[in-house]
Amino acid sequence: MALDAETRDQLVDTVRRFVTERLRPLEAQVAEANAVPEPIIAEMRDLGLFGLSIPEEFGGLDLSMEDECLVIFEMGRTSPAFRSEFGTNVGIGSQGLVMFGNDEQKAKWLPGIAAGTTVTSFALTEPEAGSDSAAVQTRATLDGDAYVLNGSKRYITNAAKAGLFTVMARSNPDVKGGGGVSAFLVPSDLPGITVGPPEKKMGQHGAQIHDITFDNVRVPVENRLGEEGEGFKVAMQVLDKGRLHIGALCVGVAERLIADCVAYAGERKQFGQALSNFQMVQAMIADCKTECMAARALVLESARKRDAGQTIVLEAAAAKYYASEMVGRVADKAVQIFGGAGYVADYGIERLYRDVRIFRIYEGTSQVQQIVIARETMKRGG
Ligand code: COS
Repeated sequence: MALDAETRDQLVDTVRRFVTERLRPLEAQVAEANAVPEPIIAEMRDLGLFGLSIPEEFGGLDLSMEDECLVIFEMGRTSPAFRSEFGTNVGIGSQGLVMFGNDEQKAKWLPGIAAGTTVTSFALTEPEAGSDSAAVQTRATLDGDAYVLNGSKRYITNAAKAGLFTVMARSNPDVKGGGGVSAFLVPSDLPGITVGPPEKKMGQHGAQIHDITFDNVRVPVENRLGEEGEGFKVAMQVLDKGRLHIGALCVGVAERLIADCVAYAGERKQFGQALSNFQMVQAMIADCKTECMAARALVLESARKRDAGQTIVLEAAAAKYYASEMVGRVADKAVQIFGGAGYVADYGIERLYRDVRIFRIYEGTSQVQQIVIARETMKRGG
């Protein structure tokens, strides 16, 4: 549901202030400790950030996609690890349930997800199923009133904090590809589930990813999400929305980097004058700004189409592809404008440079987005 303009602006303002006053001062500390402090997570719960996309009847804010993007633009103006705390609840961890859950499933889980007392994770990727996500090998074997899950999932965000996983598993081994896959709501405390240690990553320190193994985990039949064999399509539709969200995040980080570049170029003097007087520096700022504006417009236009009920498979892929590549270029130019100061840790630019690298990989690599864009364009005849 779209908020009225005044309420929406108030929400965006509140998030902007929260980012500026509470989160930005903690960026280096969070990266160093590799964790977001619990009092900050409590403030995120109080602000309703865990429930941005959850229907109001379950305690969420039920934002339209456009409004969600406006909030995420603001969240992008700090370390992306902060957004990751609630990002799975807003996006890939909850949306299968929001879109395909039945009344009982929603009533059981969504209030906790909206409040942030239940963290969710999206468990699709496996050691042998990355970009080829239809190739999942985790098995779900029907046995009486339960499916028995066996297999493992890889690089799952927030797995150690999660109370609920949405797991894609192969319920029909005779059907290769996506048609043999079903989706399941799996409480993380079921016997037979093991969450591995956090991976050591290039960036986004403070956000954690883990492997999960399922060893004869009995998941009640009523926890299946949608029909048997629908799991791959559930995952793809969840990812369509997720890709818009990540596109918005990329725009936010790019806006932050551009503001940092403008401030630094105004202060830093070389050859007797501010860097901002040099046209070669101005050219870099101009390119960053133009591309960032284009990405912002593409993300918002695509979000509005989703809100209007249109299919956004192509648009979500294009928004994520363009915005994630764009922020990579912006981060690279930011290091260049800061020079040596961009390469050392004190200014935070090298940290953001590392942080944004994953945007071109997770929720579908740039190459997967190109495949989707090309297929959809050809389907539409241009
Ligand atoms: N919405 C609804 N249905 C979709 C869909 C979407 N966005 N995308 C695909 N489908 C359907 C197709 O219509 C097709 O249905 P039918 O079998 O009824 O015709 C079925 O799903 C299979 O689709 P497709 O043939 O396109 O599957 P592919 O195996 O070729 O895979 C890609 C397509 C590569 C695009 C997909 O596997 C993908 O997105 N991979 C990346 C996964 C990813 O983002 N991982 C990140 C993990 S989460 S951080």
